[in-house]
Amino acid sequence: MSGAELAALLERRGFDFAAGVPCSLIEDLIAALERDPCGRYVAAPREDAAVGLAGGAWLAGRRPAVLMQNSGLGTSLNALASFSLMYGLPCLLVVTWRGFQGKDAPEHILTGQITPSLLELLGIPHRVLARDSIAADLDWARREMDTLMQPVALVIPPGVLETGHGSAAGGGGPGETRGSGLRGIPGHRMLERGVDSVVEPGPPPPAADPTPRPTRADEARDVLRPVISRREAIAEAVKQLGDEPLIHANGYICRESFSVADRPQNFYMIGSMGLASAIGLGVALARPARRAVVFDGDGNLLMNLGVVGTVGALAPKNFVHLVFDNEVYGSTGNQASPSRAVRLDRIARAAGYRTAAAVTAPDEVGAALRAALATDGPHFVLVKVTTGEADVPRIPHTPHAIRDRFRAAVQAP
Ligand SMILES: Cc1ncc(C[n+]2csc(CCOP(=O)(O)OP(=O)(O)O)c2C)c(N)n1
Repeated sequence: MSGAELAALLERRGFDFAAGVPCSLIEDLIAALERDPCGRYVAAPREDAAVGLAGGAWLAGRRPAVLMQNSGLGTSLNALASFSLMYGLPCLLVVTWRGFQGKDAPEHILTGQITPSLLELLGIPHRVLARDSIAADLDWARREMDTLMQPVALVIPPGVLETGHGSAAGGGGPGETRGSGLRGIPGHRMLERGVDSVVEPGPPPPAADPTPRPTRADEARDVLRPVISRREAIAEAVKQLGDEPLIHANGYICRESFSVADRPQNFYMIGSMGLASAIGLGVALARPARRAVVFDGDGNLLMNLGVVGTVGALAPKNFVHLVFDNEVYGSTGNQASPSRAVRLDRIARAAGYRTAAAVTAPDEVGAALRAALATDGPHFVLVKVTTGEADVPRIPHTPHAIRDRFRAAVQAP
């Protein structure tokens, strides 16, 4: 079967969202998905981010697939265990089998040996795809994931899918339009930037950097001094919300937000650290008519920083990203985070967010979120907050209860 035929089969079986990291064994499948005029394939920076994107998309009403090399199973282990499996989120995992039967490059041998065991350990039902049963295997996987409410895997050994016929959208082969597969994602700017984004070779760099170094006074002006706690900042932000889906990073961000206001539109990420931005992006892409808001932490953001690039590239107008930056891993005892030395808002701006504000005062938090909710994004708001956790309880809802009420609220008209 060709990659294009499998892409068409996936579409006929109702798979309307895909995210992944490429493997050459499925290059034609990805190329076909990238060409999809509805733009349903998202190039994720890591496989765990793809799992987060898919989970967000399912919560918002899509039927997702995640495409990965079996090496990506290792990368996504925690996301599968403490997100997809814990909340019970259906998803088709299309996992290529490098190192199959011990015949491959050295880096694939061990992972190839343990690929079925990894899936068994996780409790993920799987079938090894064979040429003559692809449609039946896909039907089985679809039924299983819906019945069991969890991820199900199809493992693809070499030689089952044809490769080498489809040019990937990003490959820029003759006659190919770069990024054409992303056309359908609302607000996608890659094409709008068009030829302007091509970097022309410039003159050679000067021998010595003539840029004046920042003085101490410049540096002092740059320092953002936090004046409010994370809980106070969360309370100011929540005042601006209506019925927007709100995806929280793990740790005390969840708990403090719960103590301010528990809403059915709140998704509390009580497991996977670093995944909130990917989940929120999945929700935003799946429901372009609704704004999706993420309450992130600096440690969480830095753990999966590549998602910032995905947001910049796709530029969803309805994505609003707040980061409560206390410059520490607060939930685990205030260990220093790199955000002490790195302005996260500047990273977001450089990545392509439409706006990136940095605020400290309570009224600034409210004003920044009000503006973000009233205009096209993607928006990034860095909220510098003091260290310290409020004395607040754990989230009392079960993961399934969080899932069900969030899903119902997000899909409500
Ligand atoms: C993969 C993984 N590593 C480590 C942890 C432990 N952990 C839970 S919350 C947290 C800190 C999160 O830091 P940040 O996003 O800055 O939020 P803060 O707690 O400071 O508000 C850590 C390290 C975890 N849950 N998962």
